Amino acid sequence: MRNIPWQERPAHSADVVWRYTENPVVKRDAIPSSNSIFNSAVVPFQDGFAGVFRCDNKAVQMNIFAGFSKNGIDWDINHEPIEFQAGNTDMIESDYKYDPRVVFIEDRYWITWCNGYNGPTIGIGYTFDFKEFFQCENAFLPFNRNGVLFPEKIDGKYAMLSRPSDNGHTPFGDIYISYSPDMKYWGEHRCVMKVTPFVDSAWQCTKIGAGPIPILTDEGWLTFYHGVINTCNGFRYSMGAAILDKDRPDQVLYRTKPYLLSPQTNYECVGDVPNVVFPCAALHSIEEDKVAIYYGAADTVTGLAFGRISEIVKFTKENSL
Ligand code: BMA
Repeated sequence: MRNIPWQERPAHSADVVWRYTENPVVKRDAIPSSNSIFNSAVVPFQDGFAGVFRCDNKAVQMNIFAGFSKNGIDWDINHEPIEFQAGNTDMIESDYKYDPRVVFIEDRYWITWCNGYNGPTIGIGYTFDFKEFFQCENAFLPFNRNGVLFPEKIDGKYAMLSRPSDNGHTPFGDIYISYSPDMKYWGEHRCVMKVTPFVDSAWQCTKIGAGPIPILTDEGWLTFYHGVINTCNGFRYSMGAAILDKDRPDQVLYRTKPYLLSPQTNYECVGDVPNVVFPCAALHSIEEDKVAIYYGAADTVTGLAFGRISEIVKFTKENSL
């Protein structure tokens, strides 16, 4: 079996999620054109891993790039952005692409991202080999961000979390779920999770958005998400976890009151946008009880953090809102 990246919890730490000591794993200048590489997604692929990386260039244009790795830590990222061909539609307009997620479902790798079409909405595409890419209809009307697919159909339909938003630095935001029979038409929209009252859990009181692809555990869908507080110096992004019902994922069973990861290190607090940890992907092994979480740090570089799935589930249940 392929080994996912891993480091044991440091001896002095009691944290349920801990950082990789060699962070960041992807530096801002990993390709010649890049200003920053962050909020990126990885999956197991062939005998190693593949990924879709958000690389903003030095004109600060946002686009997504394919990358490959044997060990999940050292990445070769293509120097040219992904070029999409027509998938289930000819309408593949895009002013920009950012914050990708990737998941294997049935026979192919599906990619969702924030797609610029008269403002941000959720773009969908697929690939079989990370060489040829096909773009589908946008899932939703503008404005929307943080579209995250479930890794399997639920009750015969594709399911996606998303976060309706505005055209700017949205000062609000709750997580919804939508279903599709065919990856083209989306409906049955339901509210999953709202922001919390400031006095209950302030780190997630302004807006929240789904992060990595949900992980199926015995307790339900383990779903990492980002939560935002608006401080006197602007937004601060942290990460929490929720457990959603296996068959009815609009039902939140547990949700962390404390954060699991917040901006604390130099590379999370200093960069183009200070004080951001923004998880977009997780590699996991249920058998080995491991998860490796990839997150954007300060909108500049990509970091890696680790945890034991059973401990995160236990923590989420015992520290639930
Ligand atoms: C959000 C998105 C993310 C970014 C975050 C913090 O609105 O633009 O890509 O990481 O803000 O700047």
